[in-house]
Amino acid sequence: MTAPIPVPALPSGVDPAWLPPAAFRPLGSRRTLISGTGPLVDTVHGEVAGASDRFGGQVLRDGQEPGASYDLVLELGDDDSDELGDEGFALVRADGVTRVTAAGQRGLLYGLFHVVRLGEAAFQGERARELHRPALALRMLDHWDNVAVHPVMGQVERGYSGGSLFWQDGRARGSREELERVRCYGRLLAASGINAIAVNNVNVHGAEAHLLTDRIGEVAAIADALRPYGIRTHLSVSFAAPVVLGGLPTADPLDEAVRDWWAEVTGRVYEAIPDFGGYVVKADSEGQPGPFTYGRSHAEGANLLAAALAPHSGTVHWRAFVYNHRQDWRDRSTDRARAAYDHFAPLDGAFAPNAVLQVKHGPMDFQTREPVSPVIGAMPDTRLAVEIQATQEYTGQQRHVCWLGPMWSEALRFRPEGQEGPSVGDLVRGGGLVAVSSAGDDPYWTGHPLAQANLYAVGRLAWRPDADPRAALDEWIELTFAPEETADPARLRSGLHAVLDGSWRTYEKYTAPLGVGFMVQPGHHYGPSVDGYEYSPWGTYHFADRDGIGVDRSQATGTGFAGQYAKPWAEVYESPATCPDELLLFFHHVPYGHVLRSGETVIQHIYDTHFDGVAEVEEARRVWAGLADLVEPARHARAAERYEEQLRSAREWRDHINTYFFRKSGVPDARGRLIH
Ligand code: GCV
Repeated sequence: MTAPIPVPALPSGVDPAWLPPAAFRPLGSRRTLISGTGPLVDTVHGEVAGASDRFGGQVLRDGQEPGASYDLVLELGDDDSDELGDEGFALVRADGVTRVTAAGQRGLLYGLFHVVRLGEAAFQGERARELHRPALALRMLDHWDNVAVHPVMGQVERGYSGGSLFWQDGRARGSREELERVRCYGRLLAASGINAIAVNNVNVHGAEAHLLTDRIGEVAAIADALRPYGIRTHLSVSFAAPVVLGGLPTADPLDEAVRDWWAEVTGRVYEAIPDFGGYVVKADSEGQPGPFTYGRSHAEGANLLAAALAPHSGTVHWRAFVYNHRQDWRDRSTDRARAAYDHFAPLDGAFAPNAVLQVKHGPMDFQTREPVSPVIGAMPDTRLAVEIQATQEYTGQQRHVCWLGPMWSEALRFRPEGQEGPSVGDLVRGGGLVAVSSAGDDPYWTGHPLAQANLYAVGRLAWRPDADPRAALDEWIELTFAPEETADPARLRSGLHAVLDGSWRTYEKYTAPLGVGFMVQPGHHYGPSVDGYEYSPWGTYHFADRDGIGVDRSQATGTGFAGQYAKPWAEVYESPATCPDELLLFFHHVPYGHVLRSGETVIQHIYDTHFDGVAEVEEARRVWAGLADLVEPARHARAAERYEEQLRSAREWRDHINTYFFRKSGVPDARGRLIH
């Protein structure tokens, strides 16, 4: 019998997040048979053995006690491999036995975590055979972690959860405790369905470039820690690596020596990490090198790396976040929102089979409200992945509660060709879902303890993009807070829903209105500054003047961006009369007196939402305070402290935005409230 892999122990003081020991009680108190062999089966065994030790159950491996009876059977079999794939599992309950069958080891691991999610319900009544398979094969987190502390961006670019889990002050974290923590992170993620991680920032600076070659051993150590939980490791690389690391005079993707260099280097990566996932590349974007330098297209660039990875079954994730960040605000014809489509749609069909084009879900940059990127509906012959941002760069930086499940779900369910056509979730089946991670070495993993819900939802929505995000939130609440073990489960559940359910809309209310975006302080992007980016070269404009506000992106009179959509959306977005209110200022420049579909004028909407948003934060803070007796004290205190900052900041947003638009427009608040 193989010795069980011990369930990793968390460093003291670290919050277990959504897999606290209590979540394993129903499983751990029963008799379980584990059948099959392999490293991930050992992981499953370790999980069940740990739970059984704690809760008095028993776990046996195949052949240990022939003829014995069990409450739970977790078995690896190859009979159903076509139906189950490597990651699927079947669940059935009959004659008092709950049975999980998987064809691949990952499937067995996901089956185990499914039983944990079900809790007691997994062991009650009968259950007809259910088939569970992930809709998306690639469910990935990108870490924007730097190896060396960057003078401006720090250890983690856009990181709000302390330092990096992987790197510290120029070196890989390598102590036993640090690697255990990486393994715990892999465990958490596997329990939500994640199966891949890119371990370094897409902005590849000097030290980070070397991870590809002489520092690949450090990446291999991280991969070793993540592998027991079925997570493959990926690396962000610099397109200029042949020059920077290889001493070649060029990185031209059509140059033979460059191709040979990548092939050789990639071979060595696979010697170090046999199950390496592949490369992530940000090219010709925000100062990163790329194929444009050599007059080559992005397909030629991506295919260079795809060719190097192909013999090893690796994948290149090529980001579509390419735009001109040297704009002049007076030039109204250049529109950053258009850029990804303009660059990439003409390349549809030109990418290699193992190249995935990774597209941000919106055309700009993870704003609180954006339409879905038109690129996703425009490239049927390209493997696409959609990129979302769990780290809350523009949504409160994990100091504000902002549950993003509904935002991501709206994007994933959006149908670029209208109701009859496929959804975004359908269109990214070939490439997957990628989220910029929000986790760091903070004791709560995500800074704000309630921000964990977003990280959990990434995996669950990647597993089923059409799932109701509320179901993911329910699961996270059950797994994290174990309400049944508290004095008042109903109050705890309803309180958590009260503070989380509508928090994205609340955040939207007190920040930038009606899809306009980017009214943040430049650089760090926290807090309001209406004109912070208005005259900057980054292409992030609202064009507010004394008469009106918004960006005309219509085909008739504007930048033409609305025409990048297929019908019906091109028509819906083209006219202010049909454009949804929440996106009005993204698509149109309108007078302050323009009457929204809601019946309110734009200016009054701005005032009302900003007052309402602050009132909603005040109420959420009150509700959270009322849960003090039901939530572990340190966790409660951490969130309570963050609510103070959220409220301060929301008031600042309200006053800044309302004052700006009152002074700009000269229109008083119809309700006579105090505006400075
Ligand atoms: C990693 C935005 C962020 C950058 C980030 C970039 C990207 O511009 O502010 O920090 O860089 O997106 O997605 O590459």
